[in-house]
Amino acid sequence: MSGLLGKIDAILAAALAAFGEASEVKALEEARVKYLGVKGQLTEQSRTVGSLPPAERPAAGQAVNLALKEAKAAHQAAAARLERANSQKPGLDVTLPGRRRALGRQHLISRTMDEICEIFERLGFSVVEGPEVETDYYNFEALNFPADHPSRDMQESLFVGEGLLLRTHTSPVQIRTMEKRKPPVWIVAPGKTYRRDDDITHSPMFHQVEGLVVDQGITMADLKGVLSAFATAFFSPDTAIRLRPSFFPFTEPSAEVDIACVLCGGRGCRLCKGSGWLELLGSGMVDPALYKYVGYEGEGVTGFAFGLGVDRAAMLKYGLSNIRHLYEGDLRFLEQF
Ligand code: 2NM
Repeated sequence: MSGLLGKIDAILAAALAAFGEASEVKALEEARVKYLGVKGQLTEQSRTVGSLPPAERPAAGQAVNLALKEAKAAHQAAAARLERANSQKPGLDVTLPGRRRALGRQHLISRTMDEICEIFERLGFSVVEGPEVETDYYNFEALNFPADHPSRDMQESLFVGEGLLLRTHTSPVQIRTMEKRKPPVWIVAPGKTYRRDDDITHSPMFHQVEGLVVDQGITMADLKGVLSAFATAFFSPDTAIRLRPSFFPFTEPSAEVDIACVLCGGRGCRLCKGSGWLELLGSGMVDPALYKYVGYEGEGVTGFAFGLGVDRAAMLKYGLSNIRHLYEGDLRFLEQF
């Protein structure tokens, strides 16, 4: 009997030590199986109680039960200790490099607009800006648009109030500047413009850079020289241009300016529909009718003006097939530029 009690004590001591030392869940589980499992050492001892003489059974049974209870409590305490250790976050490592915040970048359109303005600044132009909500007077009337011109119709322009609309071009900025300054005027007006248009080459909000020169003795040769210098600086040094007769309310004569196709160089391909040329911008000699609106009558000046679609210019330069890519905010597209 005393032999059995001694054995129980020894096994209990070994079990408590094993549970206390276990530093991993796996080691603790192995110790549990060894002492408290179905064939564990303490479990075995409880079975031997039945084979003792009846008089000895109560004391032996009590001793085994106490030992089992103590061992189970020690196992639970060890399990809780490992659980706490495993759930704790690793400490702050001040030697790790900092987390870098992703930097944004200039949008392709802003960059293209800056690039266009810089080219004209090198040619002697200065940059002017103006409001995006305009009056009928600055957007149409002072630009010689007749009252029944289609763009004065609700179908084509975005009206926002009585006599107010989102500017359909940046030309109003040129009128506002001429009202304030006497010739010589060499200006470009970059900015957002708005029209009721929406397809793969048109967005209701788009961007323009318009230019205006009013000075002594300006001729169409100046127009062609300036726009040719622009085309070679913006596209490539060998980019040819051609002028085609056209019509705009504010210029007379007017001309479309084409560049040799950026894809085939003029031989003819799918992009230029076999013609070898791509339409780039509109231009012309300032109609003297405009001068009476801005007090330039009697100044003895002539001038030329042009309007360039920045979105279109960017599409041609970077080979974009769909204007929507520019306005969907998809970084996989935007980060390529
Ligand atoms: C174009 C085509 C031709 C233009 C005219 C003026 C202003 F205000 F000076 F009269 N600014 N821009 C102009 C001329 C714009 O865009 C296709």
